[in-house]
Amino acid sequence: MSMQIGIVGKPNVGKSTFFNAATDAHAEIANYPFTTIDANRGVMYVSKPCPCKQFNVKCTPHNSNCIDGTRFVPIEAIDVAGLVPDACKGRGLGNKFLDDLRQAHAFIHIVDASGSADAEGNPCGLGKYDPILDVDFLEKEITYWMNDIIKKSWEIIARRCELEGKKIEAMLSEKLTGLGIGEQHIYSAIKKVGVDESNPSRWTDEELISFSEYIRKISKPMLIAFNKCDIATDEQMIKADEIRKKGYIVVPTSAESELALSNAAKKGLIYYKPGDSDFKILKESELNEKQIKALEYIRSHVLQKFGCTGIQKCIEEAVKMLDLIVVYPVEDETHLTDKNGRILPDAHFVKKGSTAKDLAYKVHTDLGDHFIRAIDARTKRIIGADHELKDGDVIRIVSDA
Ligand SMILES: Nc1nc2c(ncn2[C@@H]2O[C@H](COP(=O)(O)OP(=O)(O)OP(=O)(O)O)[C@@H](O)[C@H]2O)c(=O)[nH]1
Ligand SMILES: [Mg+2]
Repeated sequence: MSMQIGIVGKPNVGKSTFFNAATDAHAEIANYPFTTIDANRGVMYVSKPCPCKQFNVKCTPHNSNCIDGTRFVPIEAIDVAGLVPDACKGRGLGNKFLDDLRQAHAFIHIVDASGSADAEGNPCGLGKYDPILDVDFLEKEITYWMNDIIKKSWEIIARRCELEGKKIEAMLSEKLTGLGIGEQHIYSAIKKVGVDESNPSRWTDEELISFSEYIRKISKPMLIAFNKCDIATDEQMIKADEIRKKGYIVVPTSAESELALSNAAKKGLIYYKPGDSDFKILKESELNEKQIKALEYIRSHVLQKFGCTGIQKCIEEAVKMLDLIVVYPVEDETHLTDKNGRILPDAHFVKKGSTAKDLAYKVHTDLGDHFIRAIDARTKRIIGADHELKDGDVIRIVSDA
């Protein structure tokens, strides 16, 4: 299963624009709330130096792309409907659609820095809304969504804990595996909130909420895309610091600019790559005055001011926040191939600290179950199941599957 990142926020902030700019997809975009109803899924890419350069081979990537020695490793993006205050009580589209994000490993929260949409996402005029409010409300709605998931099985869990002496961590982690939560997380959440683990039925609603909030923070780390930075004033952009004080990574973004630049680049009108700090006009004669003005606006109000459009930066920061490294499993450590002869075919994200055996499981359950040993293709050394992988490792897994 690939890594997934959920794009969340209130309606009309630019989630689908960000999604389209980051993935090459064509989700509907419009200046009113609830344009998106069903989730959109697409693939974003993170760039890494490809081992093909160091090994001096020509790779034939399968699950990723390689351009001139830079590997573009896929990560899935999910764009969902907008959340409104009290979605947990059924307002707006409610929060049931968040179930699409159960598997997400992290969230990118799109916040309208220009403050031009109210709490429900209705256009309200530039600077009329305080974006800080968006951060607080979204935390709450996601916490309540998790709380609902936990509450669904709470009575049964409490009974089995109290009457059968079962461990709450074990039972809860079973219910929450879809959220990527392990027993250790649950145990530390219990300690943090200071509740009695042997008597769950005595937990108050408030304690259960605090518990859910802690679970949210560890299971879905979140960063803020401070969007529409192209129209936000300097005064509005300073609010990013206030959000940073809450412990968030905040990246100024202009999803609309990124979309315009990538579309122009695709048509060959300009030279521009995601993440670049500038672009070059290639076919000036094919651009009308309005288009040139729009491009110049992006250059002066986004690229020169913030260094980039922020979209690629968000993706890269999310990967950093998740502590991910990229490893390359192969079946033949001499030729660096898979069974079809493809060279350095796949690039996989794994958590830093993952072992050779974790990688085996990531490739295939059978490979993990029948793991014998692994071989580091660089050193040709045999490595054991518990050997910790490094970023960029090329690994052969030997199994009797
Ligand atoms: N100026 C500016 N406008 C933007 C930017 N990103 C998005 N928009 C505009 O904001 C409006 C809403 O964009 P969408 O991408 O549809 O927003 P959404 O969050 O997906 O909205 P819902 O699906 O309704 O929740 C559109 O008019 C976009 O063109 C940006 O970076 N700058
Ligand atoms: Mg949308």
